[in-house]
Amino acid sequence: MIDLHYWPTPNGKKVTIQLEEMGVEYNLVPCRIGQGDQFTDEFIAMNPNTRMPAMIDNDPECDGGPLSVFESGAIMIYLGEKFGQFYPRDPRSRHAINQWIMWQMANQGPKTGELGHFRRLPESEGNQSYAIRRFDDEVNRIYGVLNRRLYEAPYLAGNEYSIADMCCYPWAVDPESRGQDIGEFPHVARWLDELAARPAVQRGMDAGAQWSVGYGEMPPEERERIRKMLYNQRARPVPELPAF
Ligand SMILES: N[C@@H](CCC(=O)N[C@@H](CS)C(=O)NCC(=O)O)C(=O)O
Repeated sequence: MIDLHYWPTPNGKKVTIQLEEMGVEYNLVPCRIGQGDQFTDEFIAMNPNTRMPAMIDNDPECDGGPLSVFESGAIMIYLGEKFGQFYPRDPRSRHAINQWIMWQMANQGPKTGELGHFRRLPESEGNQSYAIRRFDDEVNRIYGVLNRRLYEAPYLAGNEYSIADMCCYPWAVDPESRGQDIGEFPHVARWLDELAARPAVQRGMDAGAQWSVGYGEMPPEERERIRKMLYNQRARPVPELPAF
């Protein structure tokens, strides 16, 4: 069984979409990032980067007991290799997929995340206009990269729907909420509509919806508590004794 330590955000939903598409049984373990579950010793043992998702495969195809993987892109590649779906073996397809996964992890996810971060900051944090403009430009550029690719080919890695599409989709949905006009990106619009109609994508996007509370619906004290815990994180000390 696959245990997925998860909270319903775009980085988690990439993996639930993939698991739903593959029809693999999995167990969702809530990682309540607003409560700090990602900072517990048990979680850090799986992911020293203190971010969800993290995955444990309790039945890996190698010796050594349960196998854990962190970073959503690495998890997707692991699952694609293990279950042999949406991740073809031929080198041309596989490297086309890998490059879009790397692109997502290094560009679309972080830049879009930072845009959201700066747009959500309260006025008391000072004027954010440069940061907002910088990341708004980057996010616009990134939608342009997707649009160009989806003009050339039906899917990101070419003619076949793959884990590359699943990886990019949750960060591309709802462009308006990211300050982008979908009219500028008709090829992205076509791809978004097609993926949105897939039942497995719908199930993956809905996974854990029962747990989430919209940031805007939280009382101001709760928002402030979460902000204090999540923003401005710095290095965490290691225990005194060496582990090896
Ligand atoms: N590159 C990582 C990013 C994961 C990430 O940023 N996760 C966020 C939620 S989307 C998180 O766990 N945040 C908790 C925190 O900031 O402390 C991945 O794709 O797995």
